[in-house]
Amino acid sequence: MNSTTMASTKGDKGAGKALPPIPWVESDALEAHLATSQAGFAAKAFARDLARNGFAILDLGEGMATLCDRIVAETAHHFAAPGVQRVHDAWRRSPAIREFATHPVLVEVLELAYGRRTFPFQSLNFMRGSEQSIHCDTLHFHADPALFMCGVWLALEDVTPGSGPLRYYPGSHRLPVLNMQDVQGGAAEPVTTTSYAQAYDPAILAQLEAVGLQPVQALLKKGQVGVWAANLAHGGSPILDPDSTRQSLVVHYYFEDCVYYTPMLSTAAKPLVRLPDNIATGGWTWPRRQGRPVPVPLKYFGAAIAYNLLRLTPRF
Ligand SMILES: O=C(O)CCC(=O)C(=O)O
Repeated sequence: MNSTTMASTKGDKGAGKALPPIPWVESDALEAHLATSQAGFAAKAFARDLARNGFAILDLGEGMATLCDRIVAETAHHFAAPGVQRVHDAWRRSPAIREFATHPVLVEVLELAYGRRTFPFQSLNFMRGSEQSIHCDTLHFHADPALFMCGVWLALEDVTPGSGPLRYYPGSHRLPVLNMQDVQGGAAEPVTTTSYAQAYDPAILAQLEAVGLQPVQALLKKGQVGVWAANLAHGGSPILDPDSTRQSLVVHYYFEDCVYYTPMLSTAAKPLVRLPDNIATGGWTWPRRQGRPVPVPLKYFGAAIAYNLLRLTPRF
């Protein structure tokens, strides 16, 4: 999609209009919603791609190559230490990441596709392919109402086939959401690194195999953006060229008036409610249910505030 072909979607949600209980892209009412929207053809095509495949590509137009170069320059120092492959929340010290994460066209198409106001809450920078095992974000960051979350992946350089491209399973976002209780045979223990690898990894691959879905690689060009739905199965391909880099940025988004939680560390009886950062404001977005604030346990409230105020950027 090209930013120049897009009409503004501002006002589509309308003050006082009821918020959709499920994201438009996850709902049978998407076409009816798009029919009432003044958004441009390209924005609507983006929403339809996201609904159909759980992944959609966005072209934010001129200026993206320069923005990518600025992001790379502002984050290069994080990768100077040996072995650092991934940096969390570099947005705290990178105006260029904040500029991307709040790009008005990106925000507008996400709000068209989901029907609620959105905010970016976390960033990850990669120097090389992540080789991350196949997973859905619904295990890591979910919301109530369900599926009001998405991931945004920006290619900071052209992705080459040997560099361990992002891979995903088109259509997998419609499969049932798997949580740790499902894959641990109903046991209510929170996850450990071992149980994740032994239980979740094979369970999700079995789920995909059972319905015959096949992965595709996202060979994006520098400046192109891929958006995935919360329950899309995705991960990193193996790195075939050991000398390659695959500089990329992931930004995760939530939507307004939801309860935000971490399913992997939750049990059905005890959800781990999050207080997510809001990259747009530099503060937090309080979890809400139908407009009413929901309590955040004191220890997570304290941890979220300390993490934000210390402007931490953990590196692995
Ligand atoms: O960029 C990648 O290789 C994978 C990123 C990913 O899976 C994630 O951020 O959830």
